[in-house]
Amino acid sequence: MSLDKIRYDAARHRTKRKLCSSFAFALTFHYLCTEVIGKSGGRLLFAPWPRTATDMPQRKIIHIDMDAFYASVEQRDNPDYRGKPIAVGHSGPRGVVATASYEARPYGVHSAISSAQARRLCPRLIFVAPRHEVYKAVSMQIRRIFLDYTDLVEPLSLDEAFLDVSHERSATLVAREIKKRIWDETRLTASAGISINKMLAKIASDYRKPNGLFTIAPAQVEAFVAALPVERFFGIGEVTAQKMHALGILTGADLRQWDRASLVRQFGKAGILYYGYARGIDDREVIPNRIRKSISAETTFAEDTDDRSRLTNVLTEVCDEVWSRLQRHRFKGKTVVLKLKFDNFKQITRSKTQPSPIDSMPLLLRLAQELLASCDFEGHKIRLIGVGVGNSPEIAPDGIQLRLPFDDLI
Ligand code: TTP
Ligand code: MG
Ligand code: MG
Repeated sequence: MSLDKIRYDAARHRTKRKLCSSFAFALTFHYLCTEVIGKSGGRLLFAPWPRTATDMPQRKIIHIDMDAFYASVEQRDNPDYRGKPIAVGHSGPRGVVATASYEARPYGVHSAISSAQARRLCPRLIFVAPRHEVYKAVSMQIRRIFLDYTDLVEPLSLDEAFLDVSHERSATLVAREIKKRIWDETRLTASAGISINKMLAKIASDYRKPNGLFTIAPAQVEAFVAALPVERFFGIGEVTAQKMHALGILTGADLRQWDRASLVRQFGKAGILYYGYARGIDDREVIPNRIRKSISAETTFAEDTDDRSRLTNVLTEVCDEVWSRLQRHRFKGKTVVLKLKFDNFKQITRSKTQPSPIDSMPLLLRLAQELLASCDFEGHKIRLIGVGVGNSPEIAPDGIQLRLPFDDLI
């Protein structure tokens, strides 16, 4: 056997041994960190090993929800309704209550009951027709306030949102400030819940309504959850709560008695979530519905150049790409931005805005060429060329007017 062959076999053996030991390590790690929670189609189902709320990397989540939203807007805008039981909704025979003012709630009037029933419950109830445009406008106002504190804003409906403010020192102080700004800017009250995850923050915002602020601090999570009736958990609906009641599960403490496999048997995959809830655990992230503000493309040259005809050729290719992206995303914008990076890494942007959206590739190219022609390279060569289109005149689907901070372009 040649020396080379021996060396080759030895190396293969070492690699094999390394692979085996890392496989064994991964397997051990997997078993240490996971738990078998059931069987599906003859295969074992694993789930992460049980933890407690205090083991986890902690987020700071705020949930904000406006109080009696539609009704409060109507009371704000019409002094005759203030201090009185009102219901927003049509009063006709097929009418439904969208919401009721806090003065109407002690009578049992609330969202989704028929207007006829609401009138029976509270004969002096005042019905007010909804004005959705006004509610949308207020919704935009509060969302802009939220965005001043974090980009991680996940609206759940017109009147509520989750905010991830993990970067802040005190989420409670931020929530207090947001409530004050909402009042100052809209003359409406909101309730805030603050905790380490979405589930708890949502429960907390409901805890001291109206005009409430409630924090469930990490050290309080276990006791809070233990005492909580299961129907108050965010994500446990009426039907599930009834099923839990039938099983003798009335509170978080009762739920905690159940192991994960049994919960999965009773409630399917949701059982894993409920297992976490009982321990104050909810891993869901705040997912912002980001608004597209611009579309762009860029190219870095293999070799820096100041050859204007070569630059024009590449500019055409970049515009082609931008145009096809604009069409793919059905995005329209009135502003073209040209970005140039020089051989000394200095970067400049130049923009042109049209009265109406750019609606053809030739127009896009002409505007980009004009911008390029207007740039003085000051003796430098170009390293990168980029083109972007922004400044959409459209209202985004969630009702927020698109804004175009220029830094966001390209
Ligand atoms: P909610 O936040 O559920 O209720 P609310 O703001 O009226 O009262 P609370 O103080 O308890 O938060 O809903 C927000 C708005 O959404 C509400 O004002 C009207 C509308 N809505 C409906 O139109 N139909 C419904 O079934 C519900 C629940 C709400
Ligand atoms: Mg509300
Ligand atoms: Mg709400």
